[in-house]
Amino acid sequence: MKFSIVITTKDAIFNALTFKGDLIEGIRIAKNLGYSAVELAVRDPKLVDYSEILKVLKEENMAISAIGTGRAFTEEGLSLSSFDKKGREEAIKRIKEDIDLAEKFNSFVIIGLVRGKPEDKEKALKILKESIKECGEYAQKLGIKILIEPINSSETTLLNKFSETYKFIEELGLENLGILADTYHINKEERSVYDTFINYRDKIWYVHVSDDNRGIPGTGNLDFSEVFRALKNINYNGYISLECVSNLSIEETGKKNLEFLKRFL
Ligand code: LER
Ligand code: MN
Repeated sequence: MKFSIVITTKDAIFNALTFKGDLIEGIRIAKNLGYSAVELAVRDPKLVDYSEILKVLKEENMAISAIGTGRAFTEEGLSLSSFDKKGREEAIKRIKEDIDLAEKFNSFVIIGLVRGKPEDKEKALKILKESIKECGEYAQKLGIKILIEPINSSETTLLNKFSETYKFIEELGLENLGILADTYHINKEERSVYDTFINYRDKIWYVHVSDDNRGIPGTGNLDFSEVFRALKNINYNGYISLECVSNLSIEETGKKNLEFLKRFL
């Protein structure tokens, strides 16, 4: 298992992005804390100076685990399930640009909140499927994998459960589509954290961690011994990326997380 931490720029609004500040500084801090990667939450990937980041990744022997895309929805309202054709095309274009950025870093691309939050769920799911098909095929040509994240029903109306998400991926039939398992959302939507990891093991390619209060693991009531019992059983060797709300500094937050999680290894 490899540890990662979500970082983004200062102007971001969504509050579960672990570190908001200078990206280069974020990479260096994460490295010093013992992480092997950072997950970049970007609004517009065209604004990211990837050559500077690539240089620092090499110097620090660090990786970009994934490109998070939710800010395009939370800050600009771009949605892959938009009923408005132009809006939907704009969202697809943005995700393709995220895929281009991911190619520079050889990282995953996450489809989380950018799926939108439409009321007409049935119609929206069909549109979403078409959008993800287009993005998935584009990514496949570049050798990039896309992660679809089941998100709890207070944040979105689409793909809340693992069963639904798994079926959605199967129907699309694209081999570069997998699942991002976020402990916070699993705790809200699924009966058993352990069974969720076991049942969907073949598609779980990435993990987000936070506690049931969305804080640092260990600050709430989520049973992380069950999470790690499952991860060990499925021989998970991917990233465990910290996506939490914290009032502490990134140094204290990142340190507390690793100290707590490493107890279960
Ligand atoms: C949203 O709650 C979340 O977990 C993010 O990873 C989605 O972009
Ligand atoms: Mn998440």
